[in-house]
Amino acid sequence: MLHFYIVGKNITEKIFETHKVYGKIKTGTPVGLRVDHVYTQDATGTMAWLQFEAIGLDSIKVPLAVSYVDHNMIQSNYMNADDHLFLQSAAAKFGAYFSKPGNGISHQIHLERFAAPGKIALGTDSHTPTGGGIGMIAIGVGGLDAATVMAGAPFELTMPQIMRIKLSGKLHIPWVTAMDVILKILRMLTVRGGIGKFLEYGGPSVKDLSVTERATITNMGAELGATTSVFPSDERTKFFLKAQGRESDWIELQADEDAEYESSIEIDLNSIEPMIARPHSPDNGVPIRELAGTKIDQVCIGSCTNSSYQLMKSVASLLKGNSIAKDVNLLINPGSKQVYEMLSREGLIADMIAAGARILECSCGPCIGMGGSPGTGQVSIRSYNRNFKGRSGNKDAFVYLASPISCALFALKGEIIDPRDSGFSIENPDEPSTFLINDTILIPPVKDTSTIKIIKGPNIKEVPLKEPLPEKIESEVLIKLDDNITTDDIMPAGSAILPFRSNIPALSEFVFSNLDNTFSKRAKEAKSKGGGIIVGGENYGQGSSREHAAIAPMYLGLHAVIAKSFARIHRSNLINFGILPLCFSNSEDYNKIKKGDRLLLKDIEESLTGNQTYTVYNLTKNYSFEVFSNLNDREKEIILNGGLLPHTKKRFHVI
Ligand code: MIC
Ligand code: SF4
Repeated sequence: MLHFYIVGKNITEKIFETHKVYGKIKTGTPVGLRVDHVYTQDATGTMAWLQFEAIGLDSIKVPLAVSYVDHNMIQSNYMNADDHLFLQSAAAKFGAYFSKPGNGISHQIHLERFAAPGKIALGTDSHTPTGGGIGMIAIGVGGLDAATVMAGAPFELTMPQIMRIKLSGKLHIPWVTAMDVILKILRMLTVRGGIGKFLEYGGPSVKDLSVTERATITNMGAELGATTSVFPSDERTKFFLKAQGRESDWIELQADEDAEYESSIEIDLNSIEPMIARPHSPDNGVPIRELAGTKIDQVCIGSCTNSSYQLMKSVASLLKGNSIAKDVNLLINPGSKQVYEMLSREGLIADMIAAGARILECSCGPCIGMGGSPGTGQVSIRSYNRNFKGRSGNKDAFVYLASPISCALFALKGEIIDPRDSGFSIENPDEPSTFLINDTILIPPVKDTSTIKIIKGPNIKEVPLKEPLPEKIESEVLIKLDDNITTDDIMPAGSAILPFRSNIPALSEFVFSNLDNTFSKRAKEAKSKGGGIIVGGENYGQGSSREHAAIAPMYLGLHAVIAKSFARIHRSNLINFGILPLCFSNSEDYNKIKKGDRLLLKDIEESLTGNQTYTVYNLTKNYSFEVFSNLNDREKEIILNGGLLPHTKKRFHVI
């Protein structure tokens, strides 16, 4: 007799089943998915929309696209303003919503106004998984991936492993928050712990977390290297959506009792203390008590990680009637206009100002060095998600990460203190049953787009393309790097560099400028002599989704990166721009290579279409070693076509 076992499904499998276009929902194999939402932000969006334009279609082919402006907000000359106008005109032309500057940070607004359980969203920003807090599969991608999906292509993903994170026990509120939970998970799993994984949260304590608390956790899942993180959709989700006037977007979504996972861990919330991540990595966390007494110079509260109305209200209640310490600067950037307007109408911004806070507009701000950079040697504590060296705009500063509540207490005391010993009282507000909905600067798409012209200022340059893959690469090792190199290291941001995001020739001058300011000059010299190769360690390209970290090196003549391993989004971006991501077959070979060595790779196409192993000859040291690529069929085609843009144009017959 035959027995049929029907295995229960996890949340990811349930969502993927309703979105699958091709492939199998099987770990390690490619699966093509239909996408419901695509969103862009300005710093990555200009490239994404230029690329969409280059594909040559009249309008987007996804149900919803939104173009947000939140990063490049300081308008110290014409460049950022011109970019905003380009984005607004492109959104109007191609049928996307446009969220004007001042409306807030993409992830926070998307959660408030669009995100819905059971949907799939892509965003051109690594913190897109914020939407996982509402039960949506939300994934960060490069601009060109977003453009091709907006053009109607399915999104292809190598099916990740699913890891369950069971939450049990009770948080010690008010001093321990969702930020402390994710800082603790980061300390346990490290910045590589989520690589190749979806993290699915579950367990009895999920119901104790609001949607925005869940979103803090899924937001920082990006720092674990996870492809995304997702929570179930339950009564708390329904409550949030109803309060946002969107109850009809709610569906219940839970993993089945007998769902299967590749791995699982349990976090006892009861055991979590107030946490702080030390410089220069989000996984460098310790309980705050271990650093008590450390003097501080700057505190920043807000960002897409920790900007909810409830958190900001708690911060205001701490600041009310008190003054910040005389040697501390406190900067607050609420995440969205909704939050900002609600706080203002209730007089809570006044409490913050009275205490001495500098209130910034609702945008990314200091998180990406767009203003608010700390001084030399200064200690800055931020309720943000990344503290990579130099990201604040000053590589000689020391940036720590902690919850908004801890941050507010540090600002009042002028030093790090364990919140439990602070003696302050704090309001722990209920989740609002109604949010203030005022979408005045969220511009919907229009029907008749025939008269709309796309407006491009002088700083907006065409997207450069790579020549097709050569048969042989004979190139110089331009730089040799350690493990966990971030895309902030490769392509720094900050207020001086970010305005060149739409101008690759100008931007390319800054590649690796915080690590080696001769890089760009040397790369250009090497370009005429066969181009360059980068050698990296583990997790090369972690962090931001900025495809500029691939396009600008490509523009400088880069052919390949040889590393011990790659971070997901950066690996895709390299492929999308025709750069070969190669891994050492034997990681010991990493130790033998030196900067300046000349390397030779022959018969590339044959290796690529064959078993994907390549012999590399070190011509300087006279030995050879083996590297491999692990491209799937689609990725091979992209590389052979010279990148995703020519590949997509072919697909849509628009060449
Ligand atoms: C970041 O937090 O690093 C950014 C800035 O939002 C980036 C996007 C970018 O570089 O424009 C990200 O997270 O992808
Ligand atoms: Fe903006 Fe910072 Fe969030 Fe990135 S992490 S989207 S820079 S607030």
